[in-house]
Amino acid sequence: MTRFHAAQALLPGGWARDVAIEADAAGIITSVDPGTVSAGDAERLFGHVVPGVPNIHSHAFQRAMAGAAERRSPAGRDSFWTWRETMYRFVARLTPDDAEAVAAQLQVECLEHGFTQLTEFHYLHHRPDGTPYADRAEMALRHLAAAAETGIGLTLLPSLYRHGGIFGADPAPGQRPFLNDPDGFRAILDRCATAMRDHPHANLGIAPHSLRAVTPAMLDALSDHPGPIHIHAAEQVREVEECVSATGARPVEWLLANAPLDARWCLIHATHMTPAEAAALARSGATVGLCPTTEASLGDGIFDLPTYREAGGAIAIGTDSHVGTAPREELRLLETAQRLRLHARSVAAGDDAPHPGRALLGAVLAGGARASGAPVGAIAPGCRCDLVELDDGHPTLAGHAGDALLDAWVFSGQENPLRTTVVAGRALVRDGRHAARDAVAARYRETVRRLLA
Ligand code: NGQ
Ligand code: ZN
Repeated sequence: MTRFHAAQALLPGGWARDVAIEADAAGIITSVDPGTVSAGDAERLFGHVVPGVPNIHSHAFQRAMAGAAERRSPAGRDSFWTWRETMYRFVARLTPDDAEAVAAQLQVECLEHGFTQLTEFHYLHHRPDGTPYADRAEMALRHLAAAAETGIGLTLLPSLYRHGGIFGADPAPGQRPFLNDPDGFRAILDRCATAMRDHPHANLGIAPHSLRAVTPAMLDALSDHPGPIHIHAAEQVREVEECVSATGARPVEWLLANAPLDARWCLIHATHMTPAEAAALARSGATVGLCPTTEASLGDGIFDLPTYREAGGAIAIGTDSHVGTAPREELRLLETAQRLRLHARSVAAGDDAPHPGRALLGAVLAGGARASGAPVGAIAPGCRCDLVELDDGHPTLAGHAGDALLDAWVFSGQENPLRTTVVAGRALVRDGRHAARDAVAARYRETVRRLLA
């Protein structure tokens, strides 16, 4: 039994004072009692407490590339596609030990910024020349090992990647480490499912990489999976054009017509949708996984948030290539990009939710829980005890309370006004520092120096 006492906590019904939160030995919340005046022997959280945020899209290894793929390429027309070539060259150097060291660093950063669940969209399966490791799931298991070290909740999504372009084009040499046929992929899944038994805060889903990497038949064969099922879709204009010329339909339109989209599914990016696609996707029950800092970094385009939200669509956030690793940064850019596009303010807010920070946080907690398929995203009985205590005394937050404090967290300052992060009842971050920060960073520094040399 673990007990916390929060002076102010964001519960499903709104802010509450003097909240006693109890969790069982498995880290699941058993009771939440507002108005408990005496803290007793509970650990006291004096700052505003919000649920841990799910990060629903990660390619962990790309953390080591952040900042290292900005140089103008010789071709002089840098784009998503030239970045991808740089990424292919980078993965050709990465060993399993390197992948684990980078994943651990990423996870520590996520925890220190308030993410408590990470969905790892994992496609870097094999050696650079494409030969599998002795254990075909070696690379996937390194994410579990990193999560065991850092304590973050992990949703592991082994990715099926078979082709190099829409519906069956041959893969490029740089894609060899990603490739599996359906049998090889199944072997990785089975191995991960077995390994999961030793990881109480991990769950397993699948990720057909994109319509550029699988055929309709492969997608069909995966579609009876209980979920989560994540797929990249409609991120780049060129990808939309190629899909239209191959199939007559845009990527999201094609998925709506040909895949049984429902709450198990999360479409990553979905940047380029028509209003009709956005409305139909919202109705399907699928989540859109938005990765604002990466979408900006890669020049993807701006998601039309109001159209999709007004249709009732669910959203979640991810940090994808990890040029940012903080929920506040993703939410801030999500909203401010809309402001730039629409020449308006408080775009994500509504009549019943006048604070955009609160509206966005609420949306991505609910959508993130759904997209990660884990009992997270709320401080409520039955949910995992994932708590983030903000540092109310930090200059960024001083003078604010309740929803206005969330606005201040999301929309102001550069520092990280976070004090404590709890996952499954365990405080992993205290005074803003993860217990393993120094050891993980030392290993990461050694790794990244070698990789970038
Ligand atoms: C990825 N990243 O799988 O890492 C992709 C690039 C692709 C983003 N889409 C590769 N942000 O989509 O082909
Ligand atoms: Zn991605």
